[in-house]
Amino acid sequence: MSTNDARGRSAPEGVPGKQEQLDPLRDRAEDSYLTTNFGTRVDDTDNSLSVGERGPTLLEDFHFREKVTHFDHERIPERVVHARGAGAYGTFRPYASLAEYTKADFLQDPGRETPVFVRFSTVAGSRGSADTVRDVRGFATKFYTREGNYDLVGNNFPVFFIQDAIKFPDFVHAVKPEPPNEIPQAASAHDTFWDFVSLQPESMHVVLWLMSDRALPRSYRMMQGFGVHTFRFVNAEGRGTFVKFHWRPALGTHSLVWDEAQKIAGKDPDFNRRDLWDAIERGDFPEFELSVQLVPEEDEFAYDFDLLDPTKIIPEEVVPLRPIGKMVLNKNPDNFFAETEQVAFHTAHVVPGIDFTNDPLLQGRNFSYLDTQLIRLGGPNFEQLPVNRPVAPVRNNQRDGYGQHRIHPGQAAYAPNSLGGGCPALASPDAGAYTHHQERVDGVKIRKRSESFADHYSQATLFWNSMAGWEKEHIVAGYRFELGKVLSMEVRERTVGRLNHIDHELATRVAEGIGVTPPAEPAVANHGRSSPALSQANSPTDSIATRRVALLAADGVAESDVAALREVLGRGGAVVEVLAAHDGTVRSAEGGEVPVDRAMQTMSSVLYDAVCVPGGEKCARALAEDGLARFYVTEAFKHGKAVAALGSGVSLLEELRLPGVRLAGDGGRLVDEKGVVTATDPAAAAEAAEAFAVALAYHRHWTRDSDRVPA
Ligand code: HDD
Repeated sequence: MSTNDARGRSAPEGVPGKQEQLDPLRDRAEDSYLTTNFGTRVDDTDNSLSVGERGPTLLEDFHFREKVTHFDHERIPERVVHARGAGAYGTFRPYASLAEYTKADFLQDPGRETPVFVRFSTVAGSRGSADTVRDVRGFATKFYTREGNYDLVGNNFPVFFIQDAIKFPDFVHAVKPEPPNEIPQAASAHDTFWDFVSLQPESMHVVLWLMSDRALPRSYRMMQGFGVHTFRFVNAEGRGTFVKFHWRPALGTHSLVWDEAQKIAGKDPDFNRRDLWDAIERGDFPEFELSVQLVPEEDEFAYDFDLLDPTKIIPEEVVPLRPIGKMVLNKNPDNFFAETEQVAFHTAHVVPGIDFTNDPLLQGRNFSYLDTQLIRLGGPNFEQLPVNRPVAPVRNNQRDGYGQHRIHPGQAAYAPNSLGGGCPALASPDAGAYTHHQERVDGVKIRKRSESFADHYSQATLFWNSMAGWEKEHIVAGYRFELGKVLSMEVRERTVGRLNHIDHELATRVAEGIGVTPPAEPAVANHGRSSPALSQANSPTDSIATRRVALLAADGVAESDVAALREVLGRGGAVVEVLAAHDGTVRSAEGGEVPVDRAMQTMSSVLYDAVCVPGGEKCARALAEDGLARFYVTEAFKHGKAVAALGSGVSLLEELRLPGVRLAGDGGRLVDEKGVVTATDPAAAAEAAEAFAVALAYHRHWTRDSDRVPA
């Protein structure tokens, strides 16, 4: 069934929502018998058919053979990059019509919701690697539009490592584990990576991002996403506009610290995956705003960088972001393999109104993604897999191949044909056909990078200049850690030489940490420009929604404090968990019972955003005797997290001698310093809980003297 829409295009009527399309394909086992794959019921799946009870297994045991054969073939190749990921379904809705710039159907009407599937990922690690490694994160979105699938296959960094796709295999070989021993897993801290990037100055900008906190997102729900390339919008009149895509999370952009990230990799390798899953299960649906930077075609050469160069941003202060819509992720997949593993993104999945530019990285990607799915998903019919299927109708003369699920009746599988009534028919642009944007291109065949791609350092300097003091500290520490793992002194020295083109202070501080002689003077003068939007210090810090708070408890805990903390933090949407030495309950000072959510030893302070200690004398004494409880507090302090203690709980903090912070004295109402909130007066509990919530919303407190804390 189809009708003509206002522009006369044939728009499918009653295009199913993605979930409605998937529903009949969900295979539930309720009220069913165990069968073979050909539907025969099975009476025993534990014992193979044999000659006598102790005799050999018979070849005729078709159930055994089928079961084991299927198992033998369960694995498919993992993605060559971005192997580790987590996905979710959701919806996208534009704020207003963007018809002025693009005819893309899903960007025309604020009343129209488009289903999406998003897969977040790390890049370098294998499928089973840890989530919190230092790495770029993938942020790939499949919009199931009425005009076909549109894939925005981006990252959480706005720039890339190389300018031309032909270098991609080299880059990936360099960052992946080294060939002789497949070490290290999911880490760029090794010789081949630094050898490559130090010989490849175009990577200097993105490597600065990689050494920054951006490479350690607190959550997939708290990181930005970027389309990276300059794409092109095309409107109904055929006018093109350059466009860069930005996703911004409603919860702000927040990161872990490196020590914490490394520990989480052991305590909970699924940290980011679990966080996404749990948030959706709780109904805390992650939200991202989509913004664009629009550049008229006549301004193509208006900047001191090339719009086609994927190692460059357009600073937000130069072209402001224009918010165009919101995405909400509201459904977890039912089956990881079927959906998250088999989802196939492709930069060339575009819809009318969205087109490419001549960015050589994008052009190469448009080849690679289809190619990789053919090997990964075993043939040309991967678009028929449920998660990949468009909601728009699919009709063409492509036939057969492994895993063909469609039954194509009729004689004619070619065009032109008369025997099939000329169908499927070709569409005109007015009927919704994709037409490539017309652009005049002249040139000689040549293997040469454009001179306009040659400046590899100015924007790296821009990024460095834009960082807050603590962000610079973290970057220097990142370089020192990574280069400190590099065995080749020559590679270390060469990298410092490159850094000296970005900023002399950066090069000097890194050199001092890795046994390299600091450069005597800057290679170039720092241009002094900055872009405040690049700093995470400027990310919103006004929400505690979905932040995880550990509330330490033991017998004798002040129930009134637990209630005050729960009330205030819960009101702000935080997730509060009571942790004790054991599961079950603890007795409160008031004589009641407080349920324990988690035993302390099964968790860790690195899995929470804040730690608090309620009052109760007996409770405080017990916690002070418990090394694990003490470690929860000191480690949270070291990682810059909000810490609070109420009533007798303050004595625990006193004993821990957290450096450089004042605590509330006897009867003191409230002291709130560097994110450490204490109040000994029971009447101040609610007020202290409020102050703790503010400290938590602030995310991290960097003015602390945490270097002296041994955790
Ligand atoms: Fe890529 C996967 C993002 C450059 C080749 N890439 C992949 C994924 C993301 C990106 C998010 C995972 C998709 C998923 O979740 O299934 N890639 C990027 C970005 C790039 C980029 C933002 C630069 C702007 N990629 C890039 C180049 C090439 C590839 C230059 C090849 C020439 N990428 C691939 C691939 C992958 C892939 C080999 C592996 C698995 C897949 O495609 O489906 O084709």
